[in-house]
Amino acid sequence: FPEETSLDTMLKTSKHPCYSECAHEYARMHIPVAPKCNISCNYCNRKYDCLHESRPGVTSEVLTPQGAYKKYLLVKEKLPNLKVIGIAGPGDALANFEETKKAIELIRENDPEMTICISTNGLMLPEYAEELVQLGVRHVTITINTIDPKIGASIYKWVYYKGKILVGEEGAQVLLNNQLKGLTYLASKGVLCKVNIVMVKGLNDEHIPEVVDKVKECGAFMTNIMPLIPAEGSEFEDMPLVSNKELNELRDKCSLNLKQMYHCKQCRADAIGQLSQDISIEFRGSVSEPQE
Ligand code: CLF
Repeated sequence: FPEETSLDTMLKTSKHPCYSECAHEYARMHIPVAPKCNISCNYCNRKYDCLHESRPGVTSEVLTPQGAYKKYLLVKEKLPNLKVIGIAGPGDALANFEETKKAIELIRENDPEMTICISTNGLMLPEYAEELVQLGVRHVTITINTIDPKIGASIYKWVYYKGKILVGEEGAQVLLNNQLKGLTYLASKGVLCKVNIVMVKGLNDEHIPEVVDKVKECGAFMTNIMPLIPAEGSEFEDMPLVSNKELNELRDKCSLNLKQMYHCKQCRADAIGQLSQDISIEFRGSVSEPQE
């Protein structure tokens, strides 16, 4: 850790494998309780029942909070190194806030020490950030791909906010305002905020250093620049791939400004285990849910 890292930050990161590479021996479990999404990103194609694909938004099952809790108990028994429960979709954690909240409460009751980690596009943060803090969430990831609504209009097809579908720059601006407002609030409450940025060649790649600058100003702890995975069936299916060299050069450049993540695995919404080893397949279908 650098000298200026506070004791509080060290405690919050020392057992979280995403926030600290040194914590690689610890496991995380994603509970897929959040199927709905409130924005449409052009790079996304959320497939359920996908056993072999590994990328964000993919899961083999969606669970109720009660089902997720049962699965958590099974996983906890098998993985004594389980330290983090993440809610990362397959849609948006906060677009399914009731389910997210219930799942957190159930896990918290069982183990008040378990780290709860949320990943969101940030649209609903102004509504729910305060409650997240009250629920004891101290790690939040917000995906902020751009701070320019013009670029945002090319990345987001629509944004569904307060009963309206917003498109183009209007939608991107609302999303951006809410992301930055939420980030600033959470950081001011001591929540460690990681900002994920999807690098899309020819769209936001040259603009990413500005994004890093802005989110640092708002209190982000680190950024995680990830390469676009051109998902089959998505609008960006034919977009060019980013090479590892290009990705790491950009990360290196941005690391002069803010801590960067270099070890992201772009995990599934139902990933389980150490980051290096997703063993979610061993637990698929392990809990039965009541039929509707
Ligand atoms: Fe999950 Fe994300 Fe929390 Fe980690 S993943 S919600 S911060 S516990 Fe980690 Fe996976 Fe990369 Fe995410 S390696 S995709 S950064």
